Amino acid sequence: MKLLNKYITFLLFISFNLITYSQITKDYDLWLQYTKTYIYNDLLKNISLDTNNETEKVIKSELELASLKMYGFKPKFTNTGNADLILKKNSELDSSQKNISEKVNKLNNEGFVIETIKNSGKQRIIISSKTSIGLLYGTFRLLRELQISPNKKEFNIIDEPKLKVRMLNHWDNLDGTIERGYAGNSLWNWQKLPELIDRRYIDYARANASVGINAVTLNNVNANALILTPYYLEKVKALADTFRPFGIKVYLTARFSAPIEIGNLKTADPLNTEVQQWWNEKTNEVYKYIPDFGGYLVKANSEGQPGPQNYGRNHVDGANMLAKVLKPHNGIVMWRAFVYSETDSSDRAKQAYREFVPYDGKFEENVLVQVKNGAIDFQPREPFHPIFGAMPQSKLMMEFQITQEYLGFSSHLVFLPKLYEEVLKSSTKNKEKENTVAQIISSRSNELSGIAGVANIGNDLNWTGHPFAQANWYSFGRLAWNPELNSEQIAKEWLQQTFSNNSDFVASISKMMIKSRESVVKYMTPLGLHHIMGTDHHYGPGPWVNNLARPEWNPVYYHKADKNGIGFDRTSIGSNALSQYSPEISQYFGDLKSCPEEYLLWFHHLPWDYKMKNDRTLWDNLGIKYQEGVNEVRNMIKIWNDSKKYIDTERHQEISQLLEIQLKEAIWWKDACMSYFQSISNLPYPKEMEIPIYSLEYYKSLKFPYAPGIKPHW
Ligand code: GCV
Repeated sequence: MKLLNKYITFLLFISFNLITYSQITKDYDLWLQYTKTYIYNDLLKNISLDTNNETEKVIKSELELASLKMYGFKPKFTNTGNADLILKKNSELDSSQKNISEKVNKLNNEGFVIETIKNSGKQRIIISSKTSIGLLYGTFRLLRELQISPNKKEFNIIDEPKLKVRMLNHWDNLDGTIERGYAGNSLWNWQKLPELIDRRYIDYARANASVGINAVTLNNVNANALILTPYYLEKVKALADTFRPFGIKVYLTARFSAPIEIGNLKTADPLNTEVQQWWNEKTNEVYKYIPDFGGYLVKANSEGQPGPQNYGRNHVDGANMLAKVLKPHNGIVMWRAFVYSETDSSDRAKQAYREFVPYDGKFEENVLVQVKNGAIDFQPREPFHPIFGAMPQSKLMMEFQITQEYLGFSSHLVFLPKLYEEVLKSSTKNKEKENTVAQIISSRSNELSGIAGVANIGNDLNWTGHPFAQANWYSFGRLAWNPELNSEQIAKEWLQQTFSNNSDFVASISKMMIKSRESVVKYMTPLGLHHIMGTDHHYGPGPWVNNLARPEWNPVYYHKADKNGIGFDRTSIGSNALSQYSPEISQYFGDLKSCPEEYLLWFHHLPWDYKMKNDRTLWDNLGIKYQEGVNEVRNMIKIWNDSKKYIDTERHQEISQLLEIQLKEAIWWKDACMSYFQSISNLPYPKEMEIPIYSLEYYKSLKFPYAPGIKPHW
C-alpha cells in the first residue's frame, strides 16, 4: 500500500511538472510555437543556404527548429540548385532567376522576395534579398505562412519595411526595475553581463526579428548617466553583439546632464565647447565598443529631466549638438516631444506643439522628433497629436505605448493595434484627403523614418505578464513594418501562430480581441474622458483627485465636472487647442454635429442634460457606456469559456483567471467613476446601469503603495 502511494505521488509529481512545463514553454514560445502539423510538407526537406555569417547561421537554426517542430524532421542543408528551398542574395542568383533579381533590386535592403519556381520538373521556393538580414526576414515570413496555411505550396510575396527604425523603447532601470513595467523585472541582467548571455536574450531577438523590429533602446528615458560609463558599455556591447545577427541595433538614452554627472564638467550647456567636446569623445568611445551603435534617445526638459532649457537654450540646440557628434558614425538622435510646462497652467494638450512647431525644419537630418500618439499621455483614447500635421519640414517618429500603463496593466486583455490603427489612419487635413499620420511618419524615398513602442516585456515566464499582451508586442512589430496593415488581419495571424489554426476559434477570438480596446475605453474613460486614473501608479480610477502640486497632474483638471456639466472645452471659446489642427480637422472636432461621440468630452464641455444621438442625456449615456464596458468584459469571459476545446488547458485557465481580474476592475472603474460623477451631477443613475457596490468614500479610501510599475513607497 505504501509503495502504491509513493508511486501515485510520483506520478502526480511528474504530471504536475509536465503540465507546468508545457504551460511555461507554450507561454514562453510566443508566436513562434511551430505547432506540429499533420499535413506533410516537404518544402523544408532540402535547403540551400550559405552560412558565411552569423545571420545566416541564425536562419539555419530557425529553419531547423521550425522544421523539427512542425514536420518532425531536420532539413538537409546543401548548396545546390536542387534544393526545395533556396535562400540567396540577389547578387548570387543565377541568370535563370533574373526576374526575381530584378524584383529584389527594386526593394530596400531589408526587403525580400519569396517565389515558387519550377525547375527540373520540381517546384522550389526561392527567398532572395539584397542582404542576409533580408533573407532572415524572408525566412520568418515563410515560416509564418507555413504556420498560418500549412497546405500552402505556392508563394509569390514581395515585401519590404515602410519605416527604417522599428524600435522598442525599454523603460528599464539599472537596478532591474521597469518604469511602467507589469511583466516582472528587466530582462537585462546587468550584474551578470557581459559574461552571461542569457538564452532569453536570444529568444527575445528571435521574436523581434520575426516581426521586423530592428532597434532597441535598452534603458529608461528617465535616464541614468552611468549607462555611458565603461562598466556598463562593456555590458551593452555584449547585448549588441548578441542582437546583431538578428538585424537589431542597440540604442541608449542619453541623460542631458551626463557631462556633469560622469564627466566632471560644471555645465551641460549644449553651446559650451567643452560640453560638445565631451559628447564627441563619449560618443567615439561608445562606437569603439559598439561599431554599429544606433544612437541616442533623449527625454529633455520633461518631468524633471535635465535639458537645454536649463541653460536658456532650446530643443534644437540640444538635439543638434548630439546629432553632430553621432553623424560621422551614422548614428541618430531621437528627441522626444513629450514635454509640458511646469509653469503654464492652461491646457497641457497644447504645450508640446507650442514648444516644437516653431522649430520645424531646424533639426539636423539625423534627428527624429519622437512624438507620442496623442497630446496628453497614452490614454485609452486620444485624438492624434496635432504635431503630426504641423511639422512638414521635420522627421517625425511615432511613439506608441505597448506596456499598458493606462489600459489595465498586464491584467486586462486589450488588443492595442485597434488604438494604433486609429491613430495611424487619422487624416491630418481632412477626412477625405490623403496625409494620414501613417503617411507622415513613413519613409519618403530613402530618408530616415521611425516608430517606437514602449515595451511591455519583462522577465515573467510569458514575457508580457498576460498571454494576450504578447499580441501587442507582435502587432507593434507588424505595424512598424507596415503601418497600413489591418489590425484584424494581425489578430488572426497572431492567434493562428500562438494558439490554434481552427477557423471557428480564430473567428470568434479575433472578434473579441478587436472589440477589447473599445471595451476598455468604455469602462475607463468613455465619451472622450481622459486622465482620471489613480495618482502615481496610475492603477484604477481616481477622478476625484485634486490635491497634486501641479494642476495638470490632477484628474479634475481634465474632466472639469461641476454641477452644470462635464468635459474639457478645447474649442475657440475654451483653450482653443483645436486651433493646432488643420482648419478642416479643427472644424470637424469643433462642431458638435460632426464631432464623434468618442471625442466629445475631449473637446467640449457640455451640460449633463445635453441630448445625444440616441436621444438620451449625456449623463445617461455616461452610465450606459460604463455599463456597456462591464457587460462586454462579461461577454469576453463567455466567449473565452466557449473556446476551451480549442487550446491547451493551462493557457486557457490562465487567461480565464486574468479575465476575472479584468471584470472585477472594470466594475470598480464603473462604480468609482459613476459614484463620483453622481456626487457632482446629483442625477439618478440610468436604468441600464448596475448600482455601485460600495460608497464613494470607500473607493476614495483605496490605496496601492505597492502597485507595479513605480518604485514602491516603503
Ligand atoms: C518614463 C508618463 C509616465 C512616465 C513616463 C513618461 C514619459 O508620464 O507616467 O512614467 O516616464 O510618461 O513618457 O516620459
